[in-house]
Amino acid sequence: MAIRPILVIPDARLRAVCDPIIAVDDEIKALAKDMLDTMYDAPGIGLAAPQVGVMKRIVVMDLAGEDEPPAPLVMINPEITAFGEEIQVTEEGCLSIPELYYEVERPSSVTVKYTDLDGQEVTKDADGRLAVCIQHELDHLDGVLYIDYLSRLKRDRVIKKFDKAAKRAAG
Ligand code: K2U
Ligand code: ZN
Repeated sequence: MAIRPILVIPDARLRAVCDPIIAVDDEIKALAKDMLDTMYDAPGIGLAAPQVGVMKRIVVMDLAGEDEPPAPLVMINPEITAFGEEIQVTEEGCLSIPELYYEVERPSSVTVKYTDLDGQEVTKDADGRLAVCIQHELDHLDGVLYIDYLSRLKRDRVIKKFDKAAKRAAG
């Protein structure tokens, strides 16, 4: 059980493009476990490796309800191979942009291809909240944050708020 610190904007690592994973080895399996521990502790329903400072293409999520058994998903080198035509508007938050929630428009369904922890290639169709979470987490692997889909005014206001907080913390 290892809970890792979650990076908060304006940390530059949250804007980097992450590297593909070459082998699903013990290091990656331990990282996935730490990411799930960190996500459950936050609590959140998804987490991407750059949010804990690891610039690798791996995300975790668990959308099981509170009264359901955990249903962890680990996606290594995930790619969205198809987007549905319909759009859904949902409220999003981000563990790296704490305590703010805004409505975001995204395709309501996706097809995602990834490698699982057993090294097997998986193709999965998703809709609803899972589709939102997949898009949100995969954006993190390319340095894209959900605030980038807001109006420039709203996004700049969020960035300014966290820049100010970071300057105050630096003293
Ligand atoms: O990547 C993250 O920061 C984790 C997010 C993922 C997420 C955000 C919005 C919608 C779906 C997934 C966290 O789980 S943030 C906490 C949260 C949980 C439920 C709904 C909204 C935000
Ligand atoms: Zn996020």
